[in-house]
Amino acid sequence: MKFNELTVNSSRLWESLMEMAEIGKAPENGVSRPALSKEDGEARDLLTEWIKPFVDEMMVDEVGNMFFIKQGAKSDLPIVLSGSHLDTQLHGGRFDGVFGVLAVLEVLRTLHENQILLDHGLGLVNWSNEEEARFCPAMGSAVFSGKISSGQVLDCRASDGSHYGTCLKQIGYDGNRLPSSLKVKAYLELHIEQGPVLENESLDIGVVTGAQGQITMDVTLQGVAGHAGTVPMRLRADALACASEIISQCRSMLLKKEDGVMTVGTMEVEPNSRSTIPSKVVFGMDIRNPNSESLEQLKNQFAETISSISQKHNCTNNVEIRSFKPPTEFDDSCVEVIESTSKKLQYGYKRMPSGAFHDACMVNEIIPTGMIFTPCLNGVSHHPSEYASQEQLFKGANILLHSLSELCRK
Ligand code: HGY
Ligand code: MN
Ligand code: MN
Repeated sequence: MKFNELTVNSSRLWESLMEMAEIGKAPENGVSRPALSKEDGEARDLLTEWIKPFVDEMMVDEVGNMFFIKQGAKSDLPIVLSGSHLDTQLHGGRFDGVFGVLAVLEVLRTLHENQILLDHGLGLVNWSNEEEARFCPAMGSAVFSGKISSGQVLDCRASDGSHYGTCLKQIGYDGNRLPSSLKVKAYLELHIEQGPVLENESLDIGVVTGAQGQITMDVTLQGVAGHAGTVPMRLRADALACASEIISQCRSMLLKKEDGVMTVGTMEVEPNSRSTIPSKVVFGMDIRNPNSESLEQLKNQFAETISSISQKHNCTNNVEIRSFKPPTEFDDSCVEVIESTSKKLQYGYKRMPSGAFHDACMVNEIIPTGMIFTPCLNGVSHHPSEYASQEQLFKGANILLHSLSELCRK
C-alpha cells in the first residue's frame, strides 16, 4: 500500500473512545472525569496501559502532564508532539479532549503495525486540567509554556477546598521529569469543533487559524438580608436582583456588538431561602473575544456596569479576575500542513477560528502549533449529548496521521 493510502483503524479508535468513556460514565452518555479525580487517575492508568507497547519513553512532569515518546530514525532531531486532555467538565461528553489523545494513540498503533519509522520522534501528551473545572487557574499546559509556575498550580485550591498537589499525589501522577529536556519541533491538536460551523457547511475538517482570548472572573455582590414580606422594595439591597440586572445589561451590550461572547455559568446565593431577600451573590463570568483590545475593553465596560448597578441597588461589589488567556494565532507552517493534507485526502475543509480555548493555545506560546477540528452534532459540547460519528472521527484522525507524518519527515 502507498503511504498516502494509509488510514487509521476506524473501529479500533471508536472502541477505545467508548471504553475510555466508561470511566466517569454519567447518565445520557455523559462523562464526568474532573481533573485529578479518581476517574481522571483511572483514565491516565488506562492510557498508560494501552500506549506502553508503542513508545520508548514515558515521563510525567510536576503538575501531572504526561508525555509518551516514540523515538524516530534520527534520534538527534527534535520530536513532533500531539495530544489534548483526558479531564472533562463536571457534566461533560465523550469526545472533548479525549478524542485528541486517543487519536494520537491510534496514529502510533497504525505506524507500528505498518512498520513505519519516521525521521523525527513522535510524542503523545495528555495535558493536566485543561478544563479548569475544579482548579482555576491551573492548566498543566500553561506550566509547560511558562505562563504560570508549577508552584502556583500545585497550590491551587478548588471551591470545595481540595488542594491540587495533594489530589495529584493521591492519583499517583505527581511527577518530577520536567519536560524542558524535550526538544519539540511542532505541536498539533485534534479536537471536536464544539460549535456548529462544520456541520452547518457539511465539511469534514476545520483547519484552525487561531482562538479567542478569554477572561474568567468571579463577581461578588453584598446586599442586606431581610424579610421577603416586610421590607419595602425601595429600601432593599437585594444582591440577586442586582446580579440579574448586571447580567442582563452586560448581555444587551454584547448583543449590539459584532463579536465577543459572555457566559454566566455559576451562581451561589445566600441565604438561598425563598422568603429572605438575598444578602450575597457570587457568580462566575466567562468573557471571550478574538481581539485583545476588544477583550480588554469588554472587561472594563463590564466592571463599570457592575459598579454602577451595584450602587443603584445599595450593594457593594468585588470583581476577582480568575484567569486571562490572550487570543491565539496558530503557526502558518502548521496550518499549511493541515490544509495541504486535507486537500491530499480530498476532505471538505475550511480555515476557521476556534471559539473554545485549548491546550494548543498555551503550547503555541513556545512551539509552532496547529489544530484540526472535526464536526460535532448540533455543535454541542460540555454536555452529555456531545456526539461525533465514527466516520467524522476517522477522517480527523487520518488528517492527524498524515499531518504528523509530514512534520516528522526531515
Ligand atoms: O472553555 C473552553 O474553551 C475549553 O473547552 N475548556
Ligand atoms: Mn477540550
Ligand atoms: Mn472543554
